Amino acid sequence: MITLYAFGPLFQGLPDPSRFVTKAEVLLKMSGLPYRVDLKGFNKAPKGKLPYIEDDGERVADSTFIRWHLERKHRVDFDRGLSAEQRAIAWAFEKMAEDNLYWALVHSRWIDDANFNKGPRSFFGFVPAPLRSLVVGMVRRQVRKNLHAQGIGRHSKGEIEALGSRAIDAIATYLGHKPYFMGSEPAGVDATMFAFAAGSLCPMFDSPLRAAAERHDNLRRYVGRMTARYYPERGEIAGCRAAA
Ligand SMILES: N[C@@H](CCC(=O)N[C@@H](CS)C(=O)NCC(=O)O)C(=O)O
Repeated sequence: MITLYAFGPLFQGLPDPSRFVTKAEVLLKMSGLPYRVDLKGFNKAPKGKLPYIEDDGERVADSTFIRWHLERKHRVDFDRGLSAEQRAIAWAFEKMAEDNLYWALVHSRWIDDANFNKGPRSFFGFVPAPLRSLVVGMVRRQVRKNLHAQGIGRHSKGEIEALGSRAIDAIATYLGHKPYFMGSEPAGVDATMFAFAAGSLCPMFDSPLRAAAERHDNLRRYVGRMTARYYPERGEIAGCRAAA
């Protein structure tokens, strides 16, 4: 059986605080393969990040490589029925979310004090109290450095929010009135779009990115539809009620 290493549900019922873990879990659900979730793997993560999976002794790190592994080893075709052009569009949207919108969301959760205190601060509950503020400060400084190295951290808050909002608008515009991102049936890209849409709509965080996502009713309905299909037991995710 495949083991998915994850952080676990957090932030007012998100399946996982990490959009990449959520993406990997939705891909596993789409594949129909049996899997279990292990919340204790972060310290052994091959690339220092989650998600990774273990499949028959083989460890695969990174949500995209997990997808390729499922496609190769288990012959899952997440994009059946899509043309080469549609696959290219799906890939471009996925990477816009992962390599651009992601960093704007990291900025809003980790750098904004109010959002940080409501959310990521809870990751540090395991650190002994006398050391906690030191460790929190160190990790936040590292996140700031990562944002700077990536490039987005060199922009003003307003510029970062404008970039993130533009990505959310693009996702909502392309989704349009379709039930799923590429059409009438889910494709691989839906795992990513769902994870990022739900993460952006998470009612725990106040930010222009959430406001941008909330302006698109189709995005909220989409999160509800994906919730109904892949997390029916939850009833709602990110304030979006499971709906057909
Ligand atoms: N490209 C990776 C990104 C994974 C990633 O950034 N994971 C974050 C959580 S969202 C993480 O584990 N960060 C921990 C760290 O950087 O120390 C993927 O697609 O899986």
